[in-house]
Amino acid sequence: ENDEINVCVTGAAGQIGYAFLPLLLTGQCFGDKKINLRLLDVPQAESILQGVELELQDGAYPLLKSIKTGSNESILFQDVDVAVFIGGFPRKPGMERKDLLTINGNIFKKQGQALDTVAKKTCKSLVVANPANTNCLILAETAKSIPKQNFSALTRLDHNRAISQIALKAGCSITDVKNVIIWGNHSTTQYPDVNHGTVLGKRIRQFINDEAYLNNAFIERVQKRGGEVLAARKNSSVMSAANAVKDHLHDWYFGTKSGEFVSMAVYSDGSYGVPKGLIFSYPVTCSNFNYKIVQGLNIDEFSKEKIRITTEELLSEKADAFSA
Ligand code: NAX
Repeated sequence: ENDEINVCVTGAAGQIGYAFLPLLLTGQCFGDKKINLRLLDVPQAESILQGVELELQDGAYPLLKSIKTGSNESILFQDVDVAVFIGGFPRKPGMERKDLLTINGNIFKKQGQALDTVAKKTCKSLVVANPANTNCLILAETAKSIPKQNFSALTRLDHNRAISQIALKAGCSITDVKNVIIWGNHSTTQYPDVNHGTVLGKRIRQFINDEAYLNNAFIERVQKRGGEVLAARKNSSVMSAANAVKDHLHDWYFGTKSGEFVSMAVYSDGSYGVPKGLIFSYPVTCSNFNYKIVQGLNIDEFSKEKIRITTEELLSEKADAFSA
């Protein structure tokens, strides 16, 4: 039915899932659509999922039409319109990056096969679980019957962090800052780019007038913000990650504001010299649950080099993931 939407959240027994579900169920992603919610996690998390379901009942959310929980993708992805992939295998101390890529690669192959078989062909996917870009690539390459345009990975948290740092530095409000960009991987090689953004309608570089800050401390702070939160909170970014998932879905579905763009990691089409077939964070405009990569931005030498570095990392992740 048109006033309903089937949404599956994976890793729903975890921290980000717990923080995200109330945002979803209060209409902050898809407005007043009634939600048929499916919660997926591993079999060992079954009792936790049941506890989450009890709390969702106690939330008495008017938008929550139905709930299914479990660990079987083929059941829970049936006819989904939107799948949010938060579940994954975390990096353990001493683990090689390649092992992490392989373990998560296998998870995303299995989930991609199920999505391919039972989800709606119009299903939209957002991958949050790390390594998010490469997990998303594996998902998109496996679920071949669903258009590549329907897959994305989350770099909105990085984007929001960049906006917020500029607003703090400029001493203005969040809504005064527009059109920052996160290029590339959701990792420490990402490139937070202020060259096309404005503060109160003025170029960010002019307004802030501090090249050393913008070319060094600002970039590093955004790249390493996850670590800063982890050190202070003794736990990873959860509230802000859930909020970014909400922003990503809301803007993709409802559209970006006129003259504004946001960052989403999407299937590269060769734009800005990035090889085709990577999930790469780009500036995008959205409308009606579709996105377009912003074209024609002038990229200076400094930015080209930063974009090259994050591209190299994604190519090497892809090589590792697909060599398994
Ligand atoms: P948690 O460990 O709290 O939750 C993860 C959940 O996924 C667990 O309940 C686990 O049982 C489940 N899971 C594992 N394998 C699964 C599978 N095959 N199918 C279904 N569920 C499965 O982690 P949380 O803090 O919620 O973080 C979730 C993911 O988000 C992590 O991979 C994390 O690295 C990633 N992040 C990504 C961010 C981004 O901007 N893209 C930022 C935040 C976060 O770091």
